[in-house]
Amino acid sequence: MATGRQEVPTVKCIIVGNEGCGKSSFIQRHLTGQFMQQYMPTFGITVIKLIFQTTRGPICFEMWEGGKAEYVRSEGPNPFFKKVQCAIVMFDVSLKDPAKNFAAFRAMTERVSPDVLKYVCGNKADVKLSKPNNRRKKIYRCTKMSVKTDVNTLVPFQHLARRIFKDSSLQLMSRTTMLPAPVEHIFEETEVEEGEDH
Ligand SMILES: Nc1nc2c(ncn2[C@@H]2O[C@H](COP(=O)(O)OP(=O)(O)OP(=O)(O)O)[C@@H](O)[C@H]2O)c(=O)[nH]1
Ligand SMILES: [Mg+2]
Repeated sequence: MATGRQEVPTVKCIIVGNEGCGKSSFIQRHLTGQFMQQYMPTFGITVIKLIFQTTRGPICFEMWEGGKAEYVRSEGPNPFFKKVQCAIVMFDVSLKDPAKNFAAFRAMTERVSPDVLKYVCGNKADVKLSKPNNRRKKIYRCTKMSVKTDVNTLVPFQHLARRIFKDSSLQLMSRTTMLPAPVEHIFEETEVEEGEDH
């Protein structure tokens, strides 16, 4: 008997990128609105469903994140890469050595069919780089985003949804209210002279 309840279309989306580039923070930002300041590396596989309201109804992105060991291991079938519909490849634009970003990308392209939709984004665009580096500029010709300051964080999902549902006018609404990242207090050590009033 039909219940009348419509199933939310669900898309399996893997997210890959160098360790610490911000994959979990990105997912959590969309899930809770908060920015995870503390680094807690991911081990094993985590699957989190993100449901977005869109101009064509709700869409669910089932986000698969794996620790590095998940996509470098080659023996046996790997559930991480099974029935992947799209992939978000995240680079860390604040890395001193931009080449480090490519190991995860390479591992993924070896296992995922070239037909699978991919979206490359460069996270941590809020980080001020000490000196300009032309090589870096060349490598990072991709959407710059900041999970921390919530810049362009919806762009990968909107782009993928438009391609998957073949609807170039599809608009996505943020799932949650994005809260400001906690302010970092940097206390410089100052020498206090004896006898000074406080
Ligand atoms: N400045 C800045 N830091 C960020 C940003 N996104 C994430 N981070 C920080 O980067 C660190 C690592 O973030 P995670 O989200 O754990 O990185 P990950 O890619 O999931 O790491 P693994 O699970 O080890 O592969 C954390 O301390 C985050 O606070 C950003 O946009 N800007
Ligand atoms: Mg992680």
